[in-house]
Amino acid sequence: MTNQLLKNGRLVTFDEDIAEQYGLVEKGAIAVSNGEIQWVGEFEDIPQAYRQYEAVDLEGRLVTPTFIDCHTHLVHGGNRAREFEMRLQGASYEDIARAGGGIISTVKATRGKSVEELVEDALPRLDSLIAEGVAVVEIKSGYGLTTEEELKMLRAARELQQRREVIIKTTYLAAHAIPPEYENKSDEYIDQIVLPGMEIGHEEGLIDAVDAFCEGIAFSPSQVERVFNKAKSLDLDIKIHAEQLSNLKGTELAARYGALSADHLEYLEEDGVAAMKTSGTVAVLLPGAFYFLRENKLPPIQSLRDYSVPIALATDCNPGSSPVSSLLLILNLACTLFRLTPEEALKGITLNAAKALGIEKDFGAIKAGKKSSFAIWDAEHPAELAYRAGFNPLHSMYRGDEK
Ligand code: DI6
Ligand code: FE
Repeated sequence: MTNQLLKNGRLVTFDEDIAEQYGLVEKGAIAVSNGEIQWVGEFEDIPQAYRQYEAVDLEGRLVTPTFIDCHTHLVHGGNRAREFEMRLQGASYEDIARAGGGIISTVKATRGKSVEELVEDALPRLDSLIAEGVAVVEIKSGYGLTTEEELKMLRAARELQQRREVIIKTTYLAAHAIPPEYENKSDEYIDQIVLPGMEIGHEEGLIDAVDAFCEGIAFSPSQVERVFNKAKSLDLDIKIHAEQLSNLKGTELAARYGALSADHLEYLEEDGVAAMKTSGTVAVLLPGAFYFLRENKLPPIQSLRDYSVPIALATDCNPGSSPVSSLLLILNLACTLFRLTPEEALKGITLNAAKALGIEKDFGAIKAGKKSSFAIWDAEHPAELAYRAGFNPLHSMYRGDEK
């Protein structure tokens, strides 16, 4: 791709220097050169230098940054539809986990598959995301729970980037659950599997960030701290699953380690929000899990707003708590269940999702200097994207962002 001038679009820029809601530019134009945005503005203000660029007519359509799904467990074997039935008959998510179902049942299904089979299983979910304008997907390990099985998952995640026009960010989540062979020996699991696996995965270039599930049914804050110390020593980015089912103060711990994001956060309290503000940690909210588990404890949205903590949203696509592979549905759920505004929701899967992955230099907004990566919609107003459920108005994507 060389030099192009995209014109006649309504641009949702999320450029923080533009005062309009959504950073909206009506009758907008974007000058693009070699995958990078050169200039963005009103059509009539186009500088002379860009007027001879090859014209692309957007025909009045809405243009947003491509979407980013910043928290998924997209690579996994099997499904848990039977547990869904059990929960509908009264069993809780935690009951099922303690009875050896839950995450561990997906571990069994994942261990039985080759990299190629995991890739084949994940592709339809990935395609469903891409069909709604997604260009970047974060994928966690965490259903292998041996050194080799965790690395297998990460290899499958990396392979997905070869199969589709998408950027994959990998996260090492060996501290997701305690495997049956380490029952009542979770410290040994960390020493013998989680920490050595991180080192090997890092050496092989398989890990972009490290995550841990800090929860009563998973790992304690002091265990998570050991995982983070290792991550820091390898200079890897840090994320956490925290305050999903109870408040163990995992978020404050992660903030002390300068985490990129803390995710879930239903049970987060104000001291945790203040810690996130200090460390610049993004709050990743996962309304799909909240909905699917029929939770009723809302994350502290107003407190996050009051402290100006950036709010991102993601599918959490996983077979147990959020079998969701639609970011458009997540927009709708975030507005209906969490009462985010459509603007906050859309920013949550673009600019703030980019921040949650540490890629905001290149992605998340339509602004000079960033990659030219746009979703073009058959819609007039950006609120339409959050307002409908089960409807995909994507017209096309414009991708100049090379891997
Ligand atoms: N929290 C979640 O919601 C997912 N993982 C996590 O730590 C659930 C994963 C699963 O149930 O398979
Ligand atoms: Fe998750």
